[in-house]
Amino acid sequence: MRKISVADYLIEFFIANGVTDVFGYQGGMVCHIFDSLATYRNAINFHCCCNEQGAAFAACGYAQATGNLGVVITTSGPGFTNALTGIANAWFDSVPVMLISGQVNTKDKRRNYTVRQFGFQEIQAVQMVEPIVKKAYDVDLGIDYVELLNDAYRVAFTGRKGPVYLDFPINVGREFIEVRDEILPVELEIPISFDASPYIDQLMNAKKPIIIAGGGINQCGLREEFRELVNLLKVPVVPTMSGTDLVETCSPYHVGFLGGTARRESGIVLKNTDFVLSLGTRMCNKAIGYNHDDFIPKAKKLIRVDIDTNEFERQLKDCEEDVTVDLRAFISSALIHARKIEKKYDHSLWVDSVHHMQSLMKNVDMTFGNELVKRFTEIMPEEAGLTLDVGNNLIYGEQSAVVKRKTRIFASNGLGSMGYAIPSALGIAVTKMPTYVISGDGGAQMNIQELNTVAKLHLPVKFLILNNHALGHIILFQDHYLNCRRVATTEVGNDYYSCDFVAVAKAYGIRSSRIRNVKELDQFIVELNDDEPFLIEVDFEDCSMLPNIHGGLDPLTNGPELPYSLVEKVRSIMES
Ligand SMILES: Cc1ncc(C[n+]2csc(CCOP(=O)(O)OP(=O)(O)O)c2C)c(N)n1
Ligand SMILES: [Mg+2]
Repeated sequence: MRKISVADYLIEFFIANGVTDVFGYQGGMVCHIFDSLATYRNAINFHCCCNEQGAAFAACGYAQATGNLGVVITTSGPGFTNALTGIANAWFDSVPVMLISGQVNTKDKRRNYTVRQFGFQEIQAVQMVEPIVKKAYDVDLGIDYVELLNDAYRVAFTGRKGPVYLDFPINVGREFIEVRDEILPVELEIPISFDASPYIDQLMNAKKPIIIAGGGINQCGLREEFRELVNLLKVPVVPTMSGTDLVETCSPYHVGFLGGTARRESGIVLKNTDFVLSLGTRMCNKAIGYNHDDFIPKAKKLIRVDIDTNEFERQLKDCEEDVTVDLRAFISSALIHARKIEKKYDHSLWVDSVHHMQSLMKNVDMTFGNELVKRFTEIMPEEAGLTLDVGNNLIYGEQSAVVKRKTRIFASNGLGSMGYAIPSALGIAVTKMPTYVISGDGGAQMNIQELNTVAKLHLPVKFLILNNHALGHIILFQDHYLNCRRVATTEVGNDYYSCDFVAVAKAYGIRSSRIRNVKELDQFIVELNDDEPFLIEVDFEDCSMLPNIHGGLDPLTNGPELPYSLVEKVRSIMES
């Protein structure tokens, strides 16, 4: 045994649990923790972002890319409040992140008094964060700090993953405690085994089965296993937005993501399937539509598999059967069974119909944004992380990004927060994964300061900023509901301001160029693959997001009108 400070123990705890990088911002209330980070800098990297929101998103990106714990360290008061958006993002997208924010000395804490503040920069952090974390810890003096951290780690990773919060008074970090010579990693429970075979048999006995694949598969690190399962079952996969990278674009079972912002192909498949197995998705109304009668209208059965039983409070269909189980147990059992029954079923007619339909639809609804994303992602290497922001740029990305074998796509799916793409990329890039960013001009400006962090760390992140000089996605709402009146969305009324991203990048020391058409991307194949950061600003007239059909509506008869012959042909293929 030996005696070390709690601040030192905290860092040794991270190292023991495989955390290689932490993110944060200095402050009086956390300077002891930063001092400890410096002590251990040979074993763990720390990255000082330019704003705590950026640090929290970076921790999300790091945790999403590695499966490790994402760590954010901020000071009390404003440091804590700045980080909240990133924590909300981790909550909705089930990302294991630990936020540690400093707090005033335990003897200066407000505790049960009703005054606004006792100490300077004191804030009621625990109460504020509680609804968006799995557990918030009001850390006090004299407690068992080893058990505290072990418990926080277990909570972040057990069941449906998510963020935890530690309110960490300055004097706690200075406490000395006795710890083992070697800090052991936290042991996590192995899921109890489960028999998935009855569910797989039901799926395979259907004529037109599909799998709806959600982000849970990514969060459980089951990408490879899931692909193997799909290749054995040989049925089409319709992912949610959080699962768009699960199946390669070239796979015979690939169908684009579902929802109100999706392309039509997934909607056509949903209208015709007779059996759905959904894995690790909450299937929000944005994805499946607000009138659930319109969702999978011909399905005789919907099996929903989720670890979070609370999700089933929201019943979607009369034909639904809910299965509360850890996806790791479900998929490993499903794989064993699928290997046994591989030759027993044949859905090739159904798979061929989906293919035929996709080939007929492939050039429909392609905008400039779609073409641009397609080419950009073709240029990306086989293994790469792509972060998307929010707005039309997200939709072009989700609809048209080419998914290669090792492409990962990250977005702020549940929270939908602009400003996610740049800082989360920073958290991914520190893991050495080649990292690419697609953002709109509005979202890029929300955390533009993190370009500075990327430049200072020499991270080879490649940025594609879609500058339509507008909050393009909100224009769609104005067109639909507000008689096309532009308020605070375009530069014309002088109440929204884009900027010169090429100049901003240069100011931070990042190489940059401006292009105006898709072909020009090809001039930068070298810069898009080398080991320095690079930013491309695409200056273009705002273009639409197509087909923009509300979830659940018939994709063949809504949205921009399709040629009659095409509609008839697709119908006859899919209904046969
Ligand atoms: C933090 C935050 N503020 C506001 C919004 C609402 N919102 C959603 S999309 C959007 C416009 C995004 O504009 P831009 O980043 O330029 O992307 P574009 O739609 O033009 O591609 C806005 C304001 C949001 N999602 N997040
Ligand atoms: Mg824009």
